[in-house]
Amino acid sequence: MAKKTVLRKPKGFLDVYKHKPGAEKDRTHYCPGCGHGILHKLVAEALEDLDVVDRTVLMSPVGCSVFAYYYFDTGHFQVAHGRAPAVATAVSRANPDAITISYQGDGDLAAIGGNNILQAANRGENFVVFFVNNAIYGMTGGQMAPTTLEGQKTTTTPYGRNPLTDGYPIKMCEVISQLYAPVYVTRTSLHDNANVRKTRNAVRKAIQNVKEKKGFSFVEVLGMCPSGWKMSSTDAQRWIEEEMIPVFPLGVYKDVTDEDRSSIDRPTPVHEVDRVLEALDVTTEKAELLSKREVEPRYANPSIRASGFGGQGIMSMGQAIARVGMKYGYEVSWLPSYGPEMRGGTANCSVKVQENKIGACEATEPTVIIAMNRPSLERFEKILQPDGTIIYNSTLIEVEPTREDAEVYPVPITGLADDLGNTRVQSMVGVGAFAGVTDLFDPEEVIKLLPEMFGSKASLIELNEKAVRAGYEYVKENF
Ligand SMILES: Cc1ncc(C[n+]2csc(CCOP(=O)(O)OP(=O)(O)O)c2C)c(N)n1
Repeated sequence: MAKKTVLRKPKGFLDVYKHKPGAEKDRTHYCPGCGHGILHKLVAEALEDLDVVDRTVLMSPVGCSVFAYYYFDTGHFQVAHGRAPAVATAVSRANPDAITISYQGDGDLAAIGGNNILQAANRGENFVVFFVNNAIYGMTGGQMAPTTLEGQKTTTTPYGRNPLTDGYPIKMCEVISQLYAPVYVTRTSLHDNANVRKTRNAVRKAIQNVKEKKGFSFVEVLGMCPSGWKMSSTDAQRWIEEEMIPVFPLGVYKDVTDEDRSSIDRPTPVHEVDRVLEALDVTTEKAELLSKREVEPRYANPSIRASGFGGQGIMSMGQAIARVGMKYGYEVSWLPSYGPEMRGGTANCSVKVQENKIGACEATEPTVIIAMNRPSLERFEKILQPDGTIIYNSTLIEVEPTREDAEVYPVPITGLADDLGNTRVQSMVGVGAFAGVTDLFDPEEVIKLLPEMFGSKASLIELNEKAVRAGYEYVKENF
């Protein structure tokens, strides 16, 4: 019987590419003939074949590959320009079994992120870098990159790159391979089928290295950019062969994957923290652990978004909830968001208090929102999970939440603080109200934390104590 060939997308890709809610596509945003699409496919195939799709975390950089997270069926971080190696370091250290991939363009990797990549390579972090060298900044319209060839015309070198004023093309494989730590450094190309096959092998080897925790692998791939180079696809392929390869020779620059480097086995982050504290002679008193309380399922493991205007103590409110959660032995996180604040706008923080390890600190779909002013309510009720909980400051918010599925607690938070003689304690009224609604912790435990949070000023502590109790009691008496 004739062998049946099934043509399908590799499992490393998502079935549909959801660029925006409602905008589902079956193709990428890349221009015809672009190298990124080919490399994406090679990576997606390798992830499937090496059976690591489910534990891969990919950094989408700033550049043409910014939307990689729409395509790969993996975990993702959208990182700041050039910072993929720093984020990849954190991911691979925090989760040593992750297959961590830093995917970067030449502007991203060799210009703004030049030092980031060198330091990560020099530390021998256990991740792979796929580095697409297309000799320009593609996404922003074709400016000169560190890898631009001598004499090459770009929008910022209209007369051609002049090494006397613009420097020479930086050859990253040559630079990285001089460092001791990297285990595998290679340069391949995508300009014809034979070289695509070689790239395929390099991609697999690099991912296999990460799987075996061998350390830092660096795969530079010369990729076509017909739009940026203002050429047809076939001319772009030819340009790589005739112009780029003589400057960026292909081949393996370093391969010490067979060397026994077990002596540089990386300690796990937990051990590192303990070692550092020991070296600094820091005594850490373990948090006093309280037995966890019976909590209604809807309030267990809350993901909270607290929000209001600057000055309402939103950050302290979130911190108090996280700190008290820690006393009960929960995993907790607190993530402030200092956006470009505007008068009357929102300042907010995300807090999670959970039984299990917390993967992402941002409460993108909170189960509880605490809204201290109207813009906060209007903004965050939109992202509240179905059947979530809204605690809102009815002193300042004269409208009602529009979410009909939510459980709603209007609490005159600012008013209760004013009754105590100081509007500024409204944040602790909010904490008390949260404790009253969820019963996640005893409000008296927050009160014990106040000296730690506000220093030893007795009058301030006393006022905040009253505030916590006022919020708590209001909820217990009225709902
Ligand atoms: C901090 C910062 N600086 C500059 C930019 C503008 N910017 C976006 S993409 C890009 C260049 C990307 O080029 P490259 O890394 O070569 O990737 P390509 O688009 O060619 O794949 C620049 C400078 C930005 N987004 N952020």
